[in-house]
Amino acid sequence: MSNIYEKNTITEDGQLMLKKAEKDQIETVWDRYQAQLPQCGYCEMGLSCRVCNMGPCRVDPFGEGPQKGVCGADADIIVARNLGRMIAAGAAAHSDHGRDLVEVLENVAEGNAPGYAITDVEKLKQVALDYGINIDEKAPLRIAGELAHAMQGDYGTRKKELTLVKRAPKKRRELWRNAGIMPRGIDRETSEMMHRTHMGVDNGWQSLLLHALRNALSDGWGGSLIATEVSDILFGTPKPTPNTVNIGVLKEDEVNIVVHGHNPVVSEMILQACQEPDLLRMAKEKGAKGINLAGLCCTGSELLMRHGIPVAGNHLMTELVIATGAVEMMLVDYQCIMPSLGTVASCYHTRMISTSDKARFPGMEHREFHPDNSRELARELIREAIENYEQRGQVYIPVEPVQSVGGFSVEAIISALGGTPAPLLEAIKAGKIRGVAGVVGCNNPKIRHDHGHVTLTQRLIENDILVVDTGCAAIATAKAGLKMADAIRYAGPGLKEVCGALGIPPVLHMGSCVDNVRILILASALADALGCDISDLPVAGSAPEWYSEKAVSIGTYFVASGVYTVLGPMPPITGSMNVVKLLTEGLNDVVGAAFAVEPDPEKAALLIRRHIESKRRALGLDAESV
Ligand code: BF8
Ligand code: SF4
Repeated sequence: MSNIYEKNTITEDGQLMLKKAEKDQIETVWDRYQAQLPQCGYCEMGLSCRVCNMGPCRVDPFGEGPQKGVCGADADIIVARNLGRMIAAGAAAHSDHGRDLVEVLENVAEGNAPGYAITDVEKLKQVALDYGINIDEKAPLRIAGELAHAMQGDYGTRKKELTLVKRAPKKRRELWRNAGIMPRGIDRETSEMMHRTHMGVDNGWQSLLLHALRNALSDGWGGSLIATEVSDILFGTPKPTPNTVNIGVLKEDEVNIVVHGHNPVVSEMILQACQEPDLLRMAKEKGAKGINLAGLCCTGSELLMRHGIPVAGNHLMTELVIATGAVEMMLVDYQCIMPSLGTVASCYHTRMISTSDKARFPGMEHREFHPDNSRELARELIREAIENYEQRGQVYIPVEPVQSVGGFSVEAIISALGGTPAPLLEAIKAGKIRGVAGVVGCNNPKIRHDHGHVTLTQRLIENDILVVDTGCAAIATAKAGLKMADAIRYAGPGLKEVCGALGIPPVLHMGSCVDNVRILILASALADALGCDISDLPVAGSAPEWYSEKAVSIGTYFVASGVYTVLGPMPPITGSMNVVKLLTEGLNDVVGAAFAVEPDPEKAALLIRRHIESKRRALGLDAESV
């Protein structure tokens, strides 16, 4: 690595844009990370507590200073409480996103959401049946209204078990009941976590962590699953679609509009407006060849999955996309939107628009989207973006985009397999595919940008492990060319043969972060077909560059669902060896899976390969040791 740009990111567009940002005197996330070093050691270990106003407190990890907070909480309690609150925040974020979609579904049913519609009626009916709704001779809008109402019930406290846990294998559900971690209500589990972690409530580090599993399950089998299912109902269930990725998707001669955030409720309306003939005409009158919509982060993946809309980058690229000087307007909703973006945009002509009633940002204009005004507001904003094209200064778009294929919902994968998971199972049994790994999660300036995702994924596919990915990981491997039509050349011989025959890449883009539930559903389908539990399967999960609280919730519901999960960056738990041991070993006895932490993706690949081979041996499949 010869320079700072190469040290920060493996991507060519990232390196070139970092150089440009430096020239333009733009402060980036990497600069601010450096300015924070050294970060607080107590916080890194999870040993600081500011739950109440007798504190803040900290426990000395060397045993010399205080070993207890003012209230008497020791290291185990403080670490478990902090982790529990991270999971509660992550589960809340995903689940509140799901709730917003349910509200749109309800508004569609009531005729109050012009521009939105029921796109996948089949899925609407199938999910309604899961909820026990009688669909006979009912119009889709009526079913939608009843479904929205039933889903709202899952958020509350009326139920003993969430409805959609019925999609998990029977053995898994029994395990959750016996362990006392069956999720009951989506909001209930998060609310209970906040209660338990209040000073003077749950001071058993084990019971806190058990509830943390239940809280995370209320996300994975509740809020996130509802978000994905309702998005499919409203906007369509994804099918394999070609697309392009990296900063080169921006166009020098078109009006560039970028959507960033998570909820497709806004980005889908923006997409519709970008395609309207009168607005396209207006763009041409202003001298542009067209309107180019591109995505960032998870709302980008939502549009990519369903419509093949290009994605300009993942989390650490969001500031640099603005530094191209080519973006007329960026619209954001919520989650993972750096509060620095407004400042970056003030150096260019880019107009920054915040759209959600619950998310405001400095240096952004707030224009709130609601189901009843979305269509009109989207048109108005696109008109304003076109007007802004004339203000553009010099642009710098230094790379060509990379081709990729996305859109692998579970339905699309099963359909590529000929309508049943059997061919995938046969390939796994025959050892052509050793197993399946989910590579998910964020970027984090603590890890060289995209290095963790790309290196881990390369090592896994070389060794005949099929990779399914989501979120910023999915964008990273797409940019690296691992989802091009001919990407099977990077795969081992068995995986190459199977993917070649099916006409799919060896790395399947399964969507945004809420879409991690698609991986759970795929794992459940494989477990059901084999008559085993998820924890018996040769599958694993990984979050090589995670940063967010949502990622902690995801990792935890993967493990609680029986999936061995390897984290890149260490979570703030090393202040308690009891907590570390429970999460990395003890959970095997509770849920049949545990966490590992390994920042080096080469070593993480070995851990995953060993795990997959051991599961193959336990299942009596033809095994080969690593
Ligand atoms: O939900 S992967 S950085 S953008 S948290 Fe955020 Fe992480 Fe990206 Fe999407 Ni997920
Ligand atoms: Fe300190 Fe206890 Fe209050 Fe935490 S809850 S800040 S450890 S007194």
